[in-house]
Amino acid sequence: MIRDIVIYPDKRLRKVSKDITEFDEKLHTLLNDMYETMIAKEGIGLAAIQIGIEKNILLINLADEDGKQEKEDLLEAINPKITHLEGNETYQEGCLSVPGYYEDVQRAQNITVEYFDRYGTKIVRNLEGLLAIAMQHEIDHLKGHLFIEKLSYLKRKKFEKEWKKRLKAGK
Ligand code: QAP
Ligand code: CO
Repeated sequence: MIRDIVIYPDKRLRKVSKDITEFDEKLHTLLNDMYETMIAKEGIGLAAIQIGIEKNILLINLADEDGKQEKEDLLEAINPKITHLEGNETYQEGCLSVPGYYEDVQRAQNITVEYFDRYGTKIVRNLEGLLAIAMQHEIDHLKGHLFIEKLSYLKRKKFEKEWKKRLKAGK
């Protein structure tokens, strides 16, 4: 089932999500709904709070070398934790909860992340490139943070002004 995306400045996006304790059918249905929603909205990453569910779950599905977004490349992470951050990288980010807005954001270049898959198996991975960026972006959602909070003061002011204008115009 495709769910509605929670759009900025909805307060739910500031909630701190909670850990999953049961790796059951209900979790699998939620993961499937998240995937369906992410694909329908043309996203490459989605956190559960973006469909209003305060749970520590995220999805990342990047395009492969051929530019194709294949389901076999889908990364499902439950209760993810970053245990190591290294280096610095800038990437122009966007977010399904802030549609139509893209801006450069600085993050770590390489990270180590620990999480569980849908069956409760623990995974430890070193990530780099866009996967490392996406993981940091999505884990920020689980902590109640958005990429726009990482903008400079002036860029944030400009964003807020444009966003208010857009909301007034009803877009
Ligand atoms: C997070 O972002 C991310 O504005 C995922 O109109 C960001 O899927 C990962 C999207 C940067 C890696 C690098 C945004 C779709 C999707 C929009 C997304 C829009 C339609 C964003
Ligand atoms: Co996002």
